[in-house]
Amino acid sequence: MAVKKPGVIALFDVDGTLTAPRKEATPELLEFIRELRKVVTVGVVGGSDLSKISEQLGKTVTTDYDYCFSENGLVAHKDGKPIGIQSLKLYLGEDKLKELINFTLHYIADLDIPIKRGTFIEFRNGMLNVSPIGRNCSQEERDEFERYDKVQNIRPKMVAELRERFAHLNLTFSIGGQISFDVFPRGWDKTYCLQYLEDFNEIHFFGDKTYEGGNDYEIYESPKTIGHSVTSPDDTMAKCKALFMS
Ligand code: M1P
Repeated sequence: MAVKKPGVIALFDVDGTLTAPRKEATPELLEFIRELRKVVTVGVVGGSDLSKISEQLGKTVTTDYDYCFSENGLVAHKDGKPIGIQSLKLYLGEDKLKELINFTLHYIADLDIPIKRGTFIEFRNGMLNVSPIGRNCSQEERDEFERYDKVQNIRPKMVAELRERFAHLNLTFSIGGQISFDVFPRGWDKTYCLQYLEDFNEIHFFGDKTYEGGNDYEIYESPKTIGHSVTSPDDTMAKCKALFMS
């Protein structure tokens, strides 16, 4: 029987790393994680909230991985048990939060884009997720918005304006997915989860958006991790096999 390497953890981003963006993991990937977990501690860190990560990686995600960090680790589980939760509401206070939400909704109301749906702001524990088209668009509408945004820069322009307007709040605006961006206090990016991993002397992080401005950049560049840039779930599996299973 394989012996688990002590002090080593393989930590994975979700979208683009373990799954196609916002899609479910394949049976092959799930089996691969089960095998990997026999030789090394495994963790997952996603920008999405726990319900979305569960849709993608399975309802038992908090026990299928030794560590499960949703909302960048602002919500943290170890061995299926909650070990930490951060609150944007407590951090900002109701007045600043309301100012930010009101401005954002006004901005979206004035935005002329081909279609709009519902849920323009999703209020999470440690962050806001803002979507100009609205989160409950269909998959086809989501893909279409992503293409439109690449040409029209709807999200980058909106983020630039919010960044300037709310500079005093010390917030990060992070475009990690297809139709939205995340808003959270500076430092509450994916490096936030590393505080739970101080007992590990080798933290291997795998992510696809490791370039500057991508939502894996800070943790990939952190001196506390060994960063691996991947291009797809297949690439993640190949790189992991070479590192841990050969
Ligand atoms: O994991 C990356 C992002 O995934 C979703 O983005 P979108 O819906 O825009 O594709 C969101 O859950 C977002 O919070 C997250 O960062």
